[in-house]
Amino acid sequence: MLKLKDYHFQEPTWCPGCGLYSLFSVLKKVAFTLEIKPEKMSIITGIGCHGRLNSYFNAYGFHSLHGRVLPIAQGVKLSNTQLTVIAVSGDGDAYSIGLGHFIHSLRRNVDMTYIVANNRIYGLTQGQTSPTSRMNFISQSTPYGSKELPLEGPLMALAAGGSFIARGFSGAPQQLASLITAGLKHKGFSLVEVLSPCVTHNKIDTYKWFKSHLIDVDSDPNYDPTNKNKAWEIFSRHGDKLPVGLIYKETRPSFEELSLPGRKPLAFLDITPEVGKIEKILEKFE
Ligand SMILES: Cc1ncc(C[n+]2csc(CCOP(=O)(O)OP(=O)(O)O)c2C)c(N)n1
Ligand code: SF4
Repeated sequence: MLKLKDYHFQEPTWCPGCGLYSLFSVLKKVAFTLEIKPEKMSIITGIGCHGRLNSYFNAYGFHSLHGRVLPIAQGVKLSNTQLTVIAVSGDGDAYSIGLGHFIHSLRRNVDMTYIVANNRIYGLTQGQTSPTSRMNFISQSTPYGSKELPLEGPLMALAAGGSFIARGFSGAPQQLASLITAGLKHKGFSLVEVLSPCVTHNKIDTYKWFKSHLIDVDSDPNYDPTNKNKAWEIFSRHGDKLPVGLIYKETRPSFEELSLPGRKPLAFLDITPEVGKIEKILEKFE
């Protein structure tokens, strides 16, 4: 019988007050509630402050390369379809260097969950402007203010054929837990963006600012997350307000269902590595 503390591997060293603490605590609770065994879970992270999450969590994990979380996570899932695979990125990791992978993963629809901790800044590298930073945002990399429009991850996900698109806020852990739970239960690629303040480098997008700029679609009885038109509308209707909740969901076959029927994933094949052959190939590179 697993206990909540069984999911905790190490005490985090993020800055006190960082939004990532809430995400870490929510993820542990969700895994515990769904009774996912640590050895049946794989958490793949990118490079950034978010990237430390997998080393604090007791599960299989891979602290990967900047922007390359998704190819690795999809590879893990397709090699062992019995694993619960969760990828975690920052907004830089996901929407800057990793943007190509983001778009193609949405249309591919591998059954996994992608959490993007959006603090609207590059945290680890000490506070540069990111693709989600607002116009005129002043940082080391844009001392005269950013002159580029910010990207909206969930909106791009909608355009790219995402089958499950949600956004939570680290200041609302209960809602975040229910969104991640629903994402994990979804049969296909689920995106859960988390508005997650960086209290050290971003003094503009604070808990207070986010809290007063959220539009919670979950609490609107007229909002239908299966209606794509409504999802488009919610982004265009409210100026600088940010939709949170389950924004869009559709049912369609996952990539595995379409590409692996009747075939065993790699992890279940009886493969004996032919060491001699590999050594011969390696000789060519000596
Ligand atoms: C290929 C490559 N380019 C650039 C970097 C430098 N770098 C490390 S983390 C990072 C951005 C971090 O921002 P984000 O992904 O939003 O994560 P956060 O730290 O905010 O969690 C960058 C540019 C790198 N490690 N590798
Ligand atoms: S620098 Fe920002 S994102 Fe990184 S741990 Fe500190 S508060 Fe969190």
